[in-house]
Amino acid sequence: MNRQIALIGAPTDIGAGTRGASMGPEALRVAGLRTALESHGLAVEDRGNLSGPTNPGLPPVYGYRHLEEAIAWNRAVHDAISLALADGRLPIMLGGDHSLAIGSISAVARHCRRVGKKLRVLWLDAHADFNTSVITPSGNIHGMPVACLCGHGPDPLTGMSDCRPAIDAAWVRQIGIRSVDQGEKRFVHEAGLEVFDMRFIDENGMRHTMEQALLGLDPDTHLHVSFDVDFLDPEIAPGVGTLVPGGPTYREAQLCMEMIADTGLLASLDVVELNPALDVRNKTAMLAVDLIESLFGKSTLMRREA
Ligand SMILES: [Mn+2]
Repeated sequence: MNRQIALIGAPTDIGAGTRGASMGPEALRVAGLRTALESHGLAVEDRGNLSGPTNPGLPPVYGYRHLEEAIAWNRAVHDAISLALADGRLPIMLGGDHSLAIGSISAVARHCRRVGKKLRVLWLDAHADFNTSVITPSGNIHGMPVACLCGHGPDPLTGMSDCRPAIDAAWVRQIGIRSVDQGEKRFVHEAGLEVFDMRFIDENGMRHTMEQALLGLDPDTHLHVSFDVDFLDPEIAPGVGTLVPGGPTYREAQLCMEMIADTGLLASLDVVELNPALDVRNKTAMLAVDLIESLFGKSTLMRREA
């Protein structure tokens, strides 16, 4: 695994319905993200925060809230992630709301095409984020990034990388899903997204779930993790804007992260939707840092080489 990290903050909540995710990057820094990564021998360069338009707080227009602002922020994220990858670094995008994954994963997909790698996207989330302007109940673009990446959305978002669609739905594995809107349900089904919802995890356990989600990886795979903090059960992670009960427990989340780390293929990461305005003494940020450490190889014991 690439041990040269670039932290890129994207402090905005233009894609969300609830305000506050714009404070996510700073909360993760305050929770000690950099030091935690460095303690595992990683070289961390904090590239600071990107800037972009403020949140105008307007209602949806033709099914999108804040489309112009979302385009501006995603362009900034796309360019910063592209630059970090070109510099040979493993980028960690600190959101910000989940709409920013359009920019980050578009950049990752472009990078993979350039260097001839396969891409696998692990989408850890309570939500499928597969809405379009027609089926969305809210117009919030943070409910649309997977659809946009798969080519369903407004041209400036679907064509952010050099290729439209940016990714194939077959490259995505969604884990922890437990809230899908009515029209979105049908669309997820039609697109053939591979979704490991909470029922699947309940019935099969996290170990089997992750074995399935990680099936078919090889040394030529670039593994991208898009970690929406609302993936976690609200009991342990209250600091998010869209709480959905019944998510993975602390141990299940740790196992998920550790099994990803074991592949040695993690090559880029989004950490999104952390909302410090709703958190309790920054505990969700500290939990996120703890889980990110596991994603980068923290384990209780020395592991035998496989
Ligand atoms: Mn999400």
